[in-house]
Amino acid sequence: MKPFDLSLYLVLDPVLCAGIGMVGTARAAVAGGATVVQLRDKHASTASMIETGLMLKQALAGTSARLIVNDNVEAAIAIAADGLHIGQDDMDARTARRLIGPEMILGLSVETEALAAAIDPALVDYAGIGPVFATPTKPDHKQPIGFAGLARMIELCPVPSVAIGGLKAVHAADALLAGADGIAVVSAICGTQNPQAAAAEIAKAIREARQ
Ligand code: TZP
Ligand code: MG
Repeated sequence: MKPFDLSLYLVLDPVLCAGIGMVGTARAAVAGGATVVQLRDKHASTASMIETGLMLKQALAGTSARLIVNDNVEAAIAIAADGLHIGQDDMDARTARRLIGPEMILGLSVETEALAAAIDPALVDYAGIGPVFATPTKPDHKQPIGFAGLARMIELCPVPSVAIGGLKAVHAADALLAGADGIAVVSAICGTQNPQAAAAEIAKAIREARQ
């Protein structure tokens, strides 16, 4: 599997990105320091996921940012994305790993200590842990865990992790202190006036927290 840097993980949202689009947002965010871009569009057809994914791949070519596809294994494979991200309501990690092969990155969302502890590091490369805070971006999110809950889950989690849910630049230090390898954001970048500046502000907070 390719090495990857979870520091600043952008999850795209087609509605929030409507202004400059998901591709424009991703390009700007990576210029600002995003290290991972996840294509997440719950309502898109596979054909449309593939179309957008191929444009994203082109936009990220020549950067070190990784492209991850949410949920849609067929699209992830067709795009030859760097990875696939699945949630607890999607196919199980073993099936996903079997379909994508050994090389592609596989991420899994976990919302409880039991789920974090149950991750098989032979199948899963990183975990998305949260939501740290309640967030309108994902109306059906599970119970927020806070930074104390995040720290407990990371303690039990056998793979690298990103924290997610209501996170802004100001939360970077607390997320890293809890043990996260990076932070995942949607609204802190998507739909902001200047996604490049927004990403740069978060990337700077992460660098400062690591010093
Ligand atoms: N999974 C858990 S919370 C969330 C996802 C996709 C949304 C996070 O969005 P935001 O805008 O960064 O709070
Ligand atoms: Mg899912």
